Amino acid sequence: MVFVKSQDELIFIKKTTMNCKSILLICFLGISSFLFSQNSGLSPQIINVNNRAIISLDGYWKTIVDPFENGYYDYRLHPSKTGYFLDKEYKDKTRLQEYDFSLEKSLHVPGDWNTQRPELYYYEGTIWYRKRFDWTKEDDKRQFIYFGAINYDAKVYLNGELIGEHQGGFTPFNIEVTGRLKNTNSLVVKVDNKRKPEAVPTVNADWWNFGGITRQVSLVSVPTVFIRDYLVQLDKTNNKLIKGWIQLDGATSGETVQIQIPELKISAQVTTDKSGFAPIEIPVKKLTYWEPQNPKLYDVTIASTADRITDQIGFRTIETRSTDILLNGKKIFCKGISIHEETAFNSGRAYSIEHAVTLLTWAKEMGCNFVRLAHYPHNEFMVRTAERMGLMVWSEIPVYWTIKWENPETYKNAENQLTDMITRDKNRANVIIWSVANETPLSEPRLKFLSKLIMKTREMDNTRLVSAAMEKEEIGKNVMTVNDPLSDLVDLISFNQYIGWYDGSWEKCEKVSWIFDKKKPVFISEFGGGAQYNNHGKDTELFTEEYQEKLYVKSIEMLKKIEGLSGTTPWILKDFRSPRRHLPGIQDDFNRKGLVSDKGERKKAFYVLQKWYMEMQEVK
Ligand code: GCB
Repeated sequence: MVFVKSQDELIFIKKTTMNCKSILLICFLGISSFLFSQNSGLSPQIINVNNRAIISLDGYWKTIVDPFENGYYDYRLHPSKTGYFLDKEYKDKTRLQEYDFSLEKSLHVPGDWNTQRPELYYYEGTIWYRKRFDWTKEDDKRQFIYFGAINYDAKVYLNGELIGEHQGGFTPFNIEVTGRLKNTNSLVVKVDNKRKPEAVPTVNADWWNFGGITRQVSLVSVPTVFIRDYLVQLDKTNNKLIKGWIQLDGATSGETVQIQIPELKISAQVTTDKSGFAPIEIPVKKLTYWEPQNPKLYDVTIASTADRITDQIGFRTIETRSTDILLNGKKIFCKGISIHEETAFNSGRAYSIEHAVTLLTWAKEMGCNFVRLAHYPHNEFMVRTAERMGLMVWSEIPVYWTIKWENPETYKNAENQLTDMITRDKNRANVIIWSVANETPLSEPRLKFLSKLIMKTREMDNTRLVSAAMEKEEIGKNVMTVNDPLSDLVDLISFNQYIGWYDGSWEKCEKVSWIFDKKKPVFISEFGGGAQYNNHGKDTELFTEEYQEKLYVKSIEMLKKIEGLSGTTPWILKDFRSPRRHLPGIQDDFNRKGLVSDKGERKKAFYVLQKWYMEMQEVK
């Protein structure tokens, strides 16, 4: 399948004499580009990919930087040019050809391009990636190419054919390639990270728009009928019942599936319906529940006739009662910190277990039992590593600031990102909050959009809490509340507040009081202010460590007085790259609100938060 997209192509078409052949060709191309509009050619997401038979396609990929989108040229319209997706080598010197991957530079996958090559630091546009790989035919197997994430718009070509498209920079997708693989293959991906007003996120955000194939790429091999997806979690109201379902792919009639948890001596059996689906309900007697102090995970094995997969799964309940958050029926305080998915030391996109361990170890050392993974779904290693380390998670989609609330395609895109996030992480015991938006200005269309997302979240997962980072409002002099109709629909009164930074100086914290008319847990999803590491001065001078330290002291004093305060995730663990932060010598393209610098040095405020969290009694 081939595309016509660039403006050039369209002009070319208009100029071409319209003979019958070209009319037919244009119709064909028009239909094919219509068929391949948004997220097409994809198969439903396969979960737990890293516990399956995979061939890694990570490593160095050849790349062509293509700001003018030249690589789209269709050889049938331009016999003298070929699209880059055809991956032709420049061998025949009698024929005009203006590209050759083999002669180009490489980029590492996974990874962002911005921090790999200085000339790509600010680049927003298209880069074509090419990987060649060998493959040996296997009988009775299906193959999928799995992408952990590509930011933002991806078009995937295998051996010259367009096989799938995906939009959204932070969620996985896979494409079935059964019957399409050869002994030697060319995989070409057009990656475009241009910001667009109708996208999610939209054109304006406070983080770096890292482009590239930012997460793992794997060739997944599975039996013809395989276990594609499953939910194995505790029932919402009964902590002695494992409830969920199993979804086979490729099944034509009912199949028997075993679920085994050897440590609990559980061996249950279910039979799937014609669509390969089977609900599961397994009573359990004695369970060690997952909790931060003891993040217990059990090996769970699911086996169908031809397939078998193991996962490490924890069991817990999470609910709210009045202003409390209850984990396994016990009141908890979420001692959290917000984190961007940026590596600890060179501030590129984080993607590996090692990256996750470094960031999350800092959070643990600060006394945290909770992390807000802002502002988009982080890579799966981050969530799984947090689970093993006993860190609860707030996970969110990039519905951030302004969004085209009235555009149905934008809604569809946000909902896709939400469902892909829930699909991937619904078996993680540590994920206790799904959040649908961050700081979105009030309006009717916004309320409609977000209500639908909240409904969708609850429909997919009724066991976790649903949230959104809202904003505070001053309703009298120094009297604050949250006056957002969304707070009726979510489980927490969660909001970002910057008293002492965007709103007055830290002295204001002493004067402010908070009132909330709803009996729901209050959660401060952001607070803080900037400091450059080792910039010392008076505690009234912005960007000094002393100011930030004082701001944390005063903010904590203020927050402690809030009735029903159940958690905080100050902004933010580490200084992170942002193209909005220009102050030379201080910011230099970094948001400096980190408690740790971009080089890993701890600022004074780190210890203020640490002291509060360490002192806080776990309420039993
Ligand atoms: C916010 C945003 C966050 C920004 C932060 C800031 O409210 O949610 O993405 O980075 O403020 O530093 O201004």
